[in-house]
Amino acid sequence: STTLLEGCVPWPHDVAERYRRAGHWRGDPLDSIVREGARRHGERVAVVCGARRATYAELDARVDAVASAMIELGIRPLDRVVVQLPNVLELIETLFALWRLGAIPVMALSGHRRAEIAHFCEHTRAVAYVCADVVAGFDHRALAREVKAGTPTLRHVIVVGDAQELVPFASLDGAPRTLPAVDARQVALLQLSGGSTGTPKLIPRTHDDYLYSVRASVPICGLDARSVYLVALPGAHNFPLSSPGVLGALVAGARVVMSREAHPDAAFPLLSREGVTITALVPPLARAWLAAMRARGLRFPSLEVLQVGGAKLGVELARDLIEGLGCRLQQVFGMAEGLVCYTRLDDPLERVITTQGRPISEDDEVRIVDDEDRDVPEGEVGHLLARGPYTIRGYYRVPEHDAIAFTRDGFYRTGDRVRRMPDGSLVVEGRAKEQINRGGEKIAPAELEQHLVAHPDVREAAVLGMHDAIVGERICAIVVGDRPITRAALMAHLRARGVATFKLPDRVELVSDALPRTSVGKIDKAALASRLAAGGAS
Ligand code: J2J
Repeated sequence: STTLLEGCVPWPHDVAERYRRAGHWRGDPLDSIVREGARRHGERVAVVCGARRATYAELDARVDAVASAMIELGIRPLDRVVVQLPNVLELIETLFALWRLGAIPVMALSGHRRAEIAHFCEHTRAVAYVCADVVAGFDHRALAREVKAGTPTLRHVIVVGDAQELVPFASLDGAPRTLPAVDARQVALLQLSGGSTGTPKLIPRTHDDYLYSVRASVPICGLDARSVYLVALPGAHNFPLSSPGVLGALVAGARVVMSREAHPDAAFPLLSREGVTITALVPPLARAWLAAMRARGLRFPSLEVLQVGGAKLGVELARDLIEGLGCRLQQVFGMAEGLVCYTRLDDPLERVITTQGRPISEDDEVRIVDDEDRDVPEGEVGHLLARGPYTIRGYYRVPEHDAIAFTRDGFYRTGDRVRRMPDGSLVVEGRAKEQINRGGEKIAPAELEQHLVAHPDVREAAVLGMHDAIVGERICAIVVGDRPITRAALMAHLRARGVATFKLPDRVELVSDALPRTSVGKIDKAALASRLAAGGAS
């Protein structure tokens, strides 16, 4: 048997055996996707990135070359490597190269800044950081130098583009060498949790479990070798990577088209030029696409399926999308911890519009419970618990948090409040976890509050989500100062601390009175929320 990466919780032995016997876990490492693709249809185009086109055979050869060069650098099996790249071919090359040599990518997002990147590097004791030179005006090399200076384990910074004194990604062109055998039972990647606590949690996904979720998603999403999948959302995110995403498209022998931005101006030309058949969006982007299509009088006849997920899709918008896009809609309710639900392509229209779908697998176990973990009567709203062949049993290196986030018998507490329809479809009704979902981007209030109270003039701070018609929720910070303080100073403070761009508050309320407290002394966020809704915090 395999010893999992230190700090990761394995499935119980008998459960793992059951998943193997059922054929879910087949023992193939993730890089076999590209190896197989090259063997079966090497001359087909696998990835389109700007003017570049890589066939499956070319991609496979590049993955070998990059993996070999990484080994020459000293990157070893099970080493952690923080990867922060925009949607470019090099993202795909990097991930597959790391998988091929048995190393473990940590999936950072473009908006992450020093606070998060330093945390990922320290917490995982990463040996390398792979980034691009400058993205949206931000110089990742400067960030890399700072993080490297503070993280003794971090030996290599690999840069796509102008690397200055760092290692150019383009130089990773090693002579073929014998690669280590990779055990598919081992951890393959560390995904990010949306989080609800002070520090972001990392999610260990194994080759076996991740590949199962991808393979099983392919037919559910109608992918085949004719499909063209557009990556518009950030490609490292679990949804566009694995549901079925980039990996699913490559499993199907389809073509992956990378779009640097999800905005219509970047994505629309690719939709027509490449004949895109399927893509994935979050609800606010789907709304923006629909509006832009209408305004510009555009249609995309090649588009067959639009997947929408990451945050609740309203019934109105769902109807509008089906009508306006002229393609099928698929709702996707998933989480990087595992469980993914899809509406099926042949579901009745009403189900597609009003539900968030049902789980991928017949071996996904879903419970809907009350505050005491007792099953609620069928059809009623409760807390969603999930367990199954691709849902983790614990986060990476935080046993004290696992005790809260999982039941004793291994169900993951999703923090979502749902209801089950008679046909098994789930409807997301809300959430119990302390998290803001800003159009699919997840923000943990506690994390932002810690950054705010670190300012010497801040006495206390509360962060909450404010309802918003477009993005669902906006981030609002309510701050009590010890001395007069300005919004600009607070925003500058957050930037200076290196907080991710997508976590910066949309609104800052400065108040002079102490924040309301509950009877147990916690900040009363419900009271604050109603004050905000009534027009002000004080
Ligand atoms: C309501 N809430 C949703 C939906 C996610 C596929 C799709 C999405 C994610 C994802 C993913 C929702 N309606 N359709 O990983 O593989 C909220 C829930 C959930 C949390 C997970 C995938 N789809 N959510 O969004 O890890 O609250 O994964 O628990 O980023 O997003 O967030 P994340």
